[in-house]
Amino acid sequence: MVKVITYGTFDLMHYGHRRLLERAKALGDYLIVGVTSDSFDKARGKINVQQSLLERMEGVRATGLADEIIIEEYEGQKIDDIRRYGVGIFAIGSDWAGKFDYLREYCQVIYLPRTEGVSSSDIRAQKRELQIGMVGDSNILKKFKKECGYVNGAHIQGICSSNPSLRGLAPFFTDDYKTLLERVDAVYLVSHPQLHAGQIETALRYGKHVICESPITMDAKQCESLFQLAESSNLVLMEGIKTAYSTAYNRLLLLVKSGCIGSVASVDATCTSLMLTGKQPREAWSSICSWGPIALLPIFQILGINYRDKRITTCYLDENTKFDRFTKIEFTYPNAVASIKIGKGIKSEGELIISGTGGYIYVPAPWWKMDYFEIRFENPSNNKRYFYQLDGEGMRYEIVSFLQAIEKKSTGAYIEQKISMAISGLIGDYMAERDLSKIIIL
Ligand code: C2G
Repeated sequence: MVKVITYGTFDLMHYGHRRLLERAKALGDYLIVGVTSDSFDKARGKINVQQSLLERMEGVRATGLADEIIIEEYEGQKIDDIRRYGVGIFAIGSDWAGKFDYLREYCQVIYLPRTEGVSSSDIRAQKRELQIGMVGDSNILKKFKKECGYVNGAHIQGICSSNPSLRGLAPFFTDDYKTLLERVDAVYLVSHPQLHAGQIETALRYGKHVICESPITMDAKQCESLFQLAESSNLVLMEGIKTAYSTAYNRLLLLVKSGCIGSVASVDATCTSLMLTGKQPREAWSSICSWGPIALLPIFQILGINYRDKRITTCYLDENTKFDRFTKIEFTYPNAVASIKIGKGIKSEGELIISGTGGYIYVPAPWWKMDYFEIRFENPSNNKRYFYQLDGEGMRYEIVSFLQAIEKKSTGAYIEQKISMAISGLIGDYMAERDLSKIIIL
């Protein structure tokens, strides 16, 4: 019996896939189809896949051509599979011509001509593109535009900004927010945090989806009512903290929740950066607004939002500007403690440490761009290291999640609404100088 094996993502199963499977099957007596896992696809840069692994496997099963379906999870697995299943022929589309010649050492390799005129990317693109408008003056907009280029179905249609240097980024440029709203399906907000609440509400009332750089607002109640407005209008309102979308960060959360370091006793996060030379210190981009939400995220996601008390120590740049150059917040929970150290204009080691009763997790600087972490134990020989691919610092995955949330009409956010509310509430407390001890640096 000749066993044939082939591999693929098989997203949105189409005629080209079916023809490939038919011809592969005809080469032998038994066809094994390897369907790529979601994380393997992500690691090889395929981030636009629309269907889940289960849906894609079901698509393959429904063709009735596969005698066996397996999951492809890692680089190099093909060699293992060929040996394990006693495969005689490896078949794949001609778009891979030459790429799998190394398998000739183990079996026959056949490249089958690709069917022209049909592809999953075309099918995805046939769905109407989401026209996105960007709002704000920051250079982050350039990054967002670049990352949208990697995401099928995301198109930057316009910009609302007072920064003329951003003019070339999109076909349409305006300094009037409502004019922008009329031309787009969704907005990405990187404006001054104090403008967020008004801009979000207007966008939702115009029937537009919103992705907003953190903090969503500076008040928990206001944040809650914006989420309610989004929900009742069938629109997506999503907080944009790109770290939340990194694979490594998500795996870390799951490991912590599954008890790999015992009970968590402390979460300590540090995020700092120097100020760009020539930039005027503006409150909006001080430590608490730029770094606060990111540093708070692992604390709230691991220990929850019901801390017993908090103590904020902050250093202003000078007496006139309420620009916090450095802030430290300590939290007490019933069974744990936590702290953040954030700085804008000072530099420190940007690490994240999660301490538990059985061991601890260490994420080296800059932890918010996490692609690697380590679980460490009393006996170092038990330590484990975890590596994951991170594209576009997480922003690319954030855009994919935003589009999926819109498509699936779900909140889709990796950041729960109650956490967004807690972040908004804490920044509100800071601004209102609650629980705050100040140190002025002259
Ligand atoms: N295919 C084809 N004609 C098309 C589209 C796809 O013959 N119009 C073939 C591809 O060449 C591939 C298979 O269908 O052999 C599955 O295609 P994809 O789902 O795009 O998967 P791909 O990324 O090619 O995965 O490591 C190799 C991968 O697992 C192959």
